[in-house]
Amino acid sequence: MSTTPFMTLERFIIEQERKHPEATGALSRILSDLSIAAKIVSREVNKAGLVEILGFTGSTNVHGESVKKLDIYAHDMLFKAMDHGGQLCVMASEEEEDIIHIPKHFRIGKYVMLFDPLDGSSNIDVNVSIGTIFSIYKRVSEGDGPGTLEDCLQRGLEQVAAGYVIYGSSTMLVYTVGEGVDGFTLDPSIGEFILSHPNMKIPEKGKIYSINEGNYKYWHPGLKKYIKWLQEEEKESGRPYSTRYIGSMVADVHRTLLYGGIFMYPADSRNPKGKLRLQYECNPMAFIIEAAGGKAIDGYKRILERVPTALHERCPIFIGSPFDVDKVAKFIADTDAELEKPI
Ligand code: AHM
Ligand code: MG
Repeated sequence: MSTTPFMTLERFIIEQERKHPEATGALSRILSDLSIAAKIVSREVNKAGLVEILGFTGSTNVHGESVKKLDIYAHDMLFKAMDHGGQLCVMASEEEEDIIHIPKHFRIGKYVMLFDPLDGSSNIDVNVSIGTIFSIYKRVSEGDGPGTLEDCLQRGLEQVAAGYVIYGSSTMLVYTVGEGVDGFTLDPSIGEFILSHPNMKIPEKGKIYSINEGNYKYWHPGLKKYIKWLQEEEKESGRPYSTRYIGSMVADVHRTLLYGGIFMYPADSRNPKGKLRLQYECNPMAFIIEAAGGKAIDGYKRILERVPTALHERCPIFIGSPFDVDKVAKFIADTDAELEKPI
């Protein structure tokens, strides 16, 4: 029989709070509001296949109501679930160009939330796992009026909580407040997230690498060498590695957290800044993986130390088991050093 205690997300949050008497409860209320939004998005994702029967997205359904695209629906739902809780002063979403203000008639709080409402957009229509990613900061702007862009452009190191929800074969919410990472699985029959993966730790080294290999031609030569090295046979170092690539960051990082290994979305000669967004994707995932004992770099530097300069800026990412992230960093650094050597 399982030794994991039966614990709902709500009870877990309350018990965590008891351990920190100085906590105001604000963060708990944010997480609790978020979990409600996650349940609603999960319900919509699960019936997405029926949309064709009920009416195509972007058109009108049988009731004559317009059917929103799922990623826009998720954005709206998260905003609606979070705008009136009284804890946030500003939000920003991958789906919206500018910062999102809390409507005037609601109380302004001391926290900032950045989110990617539905990541893995190319997988939505083909029934493959997708996810929601979120990141929470304390406000840094003066006063208690509306939050500002400055609040949304903090270094990842300043996060006070981050998490993701994966809509896969089951729906899971994984989050951290910087110490320990815990995973909760949604029991749809009772509508509760139940603690299923307490204190998650990433393996020190893995056997899987995850990257869009179709971009090989455009990669840094050090990365090309690293991938070739992973494919060589050497029993002692567990090579060759296997490759897995879902194309949904949440799903690829979730597997990396559980099994170890490395997920990469590098810069390349066509996209010198990579593809993924620093504030909505890279920072929250880096915060979670580091809290689980892993590492996350942009090829050279720790992701969490990067100073964001724009809301939607992109950033290369190498994230996963410490051994594997250190290895790719060494291949890149050694190759740079070789290329700089005078002939
Ligand atoms: P999205 O924000 O449009 O969904 O794009 C982000 C997604 C990530 O989930 C995933 O890691 C990556 O894009 C896959 O990109 P590619 O199709 O170039 O491999
Ligand atoms: Mg995204």
